[in-house]
Amino acid sequence: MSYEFILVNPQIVPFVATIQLNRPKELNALNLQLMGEIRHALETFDADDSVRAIVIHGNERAFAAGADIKQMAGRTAVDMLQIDQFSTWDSIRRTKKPIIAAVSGFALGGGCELTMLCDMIVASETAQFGQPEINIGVMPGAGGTQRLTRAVGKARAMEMVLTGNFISAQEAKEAGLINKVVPVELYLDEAVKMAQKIAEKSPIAVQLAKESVLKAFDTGLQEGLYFERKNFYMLFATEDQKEGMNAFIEKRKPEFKNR
Ligand code: DAK
Repeated sequence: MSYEFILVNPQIVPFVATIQLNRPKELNALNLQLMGEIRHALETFDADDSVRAIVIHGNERAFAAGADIKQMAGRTAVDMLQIDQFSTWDSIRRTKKPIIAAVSGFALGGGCELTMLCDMIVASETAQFGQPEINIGVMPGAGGTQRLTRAVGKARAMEMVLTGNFISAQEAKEAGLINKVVPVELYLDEAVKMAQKIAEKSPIAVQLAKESVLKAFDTGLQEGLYFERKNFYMLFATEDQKEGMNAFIEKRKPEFKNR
């Protein structure tokens, strides 16, 4: 399938795919088609054995400045309900393979929410994160009030959501929202390097580990611990577990097969 608003590279390095948001004039504002294209690309990569980790990025000026306000402005509540954008966002959230957001410039509103749907965030020093929906008479609608609050705590989340203030990459790092801040010329390389490191592991172990960490957001501690335990036991049914442990004992590099 060819895309209009994203550029995909199924193999920027072995086992790592990239998706670039590509509406630069509109600061990568997330219209419905663009979101649908991200969903399609992620579903394709999720089903492709030659991809083990995915990096989503924009350009130096913007990761994404939010949902497309021009597309949303005239919509009614009933329109919003019937369009059901959540099926797309939920599908992105269900991606089994790890996703790293490489962020430079603006990550605002839905753009910030999209980074939080990813599993890790690498940012350039110029990145700014914000939930400025309050400035246009609405509020975050794709998880911003929940995921941001869990990541940065109530005080900072309230400030960002109620005042619309942005935070810098450095502040986001200190608050625990993102993993790394690097000079602008390195943000994509650094995210790809992180993806490459994950891609060297057993894909099946990565999948179950990701699923288990995400479970911590959806459930209480005890239920989460049982879930983790089940996935942990399950990995002992894989060839990759035998290979990983035997390789350690035999002092060689493991060759994982996703089996
Ligand atoms: N939508 C549409 N166009 C946008 C845009 C956006 N979010 N952000 C920027 N643009 C466009 C501008 O209109 C301008 O277009 P032209 O005028 O040149 O045609 C171009 O990008 C460059 O922007 P500026 O001229 O404004 O550039 P500046 O450097 O002066 O300012 C800025 C950059 C990022 C501070 C500013 O553009 C800005 O404040 N943008 C809006 C940020 C914002 O409010 N974002 C939140 C949008 S609401 C949902 C899922 C998600 C959402 C809702 C529901 N469901 C699943 C149901 C999310 C909602 C949102 O994100």
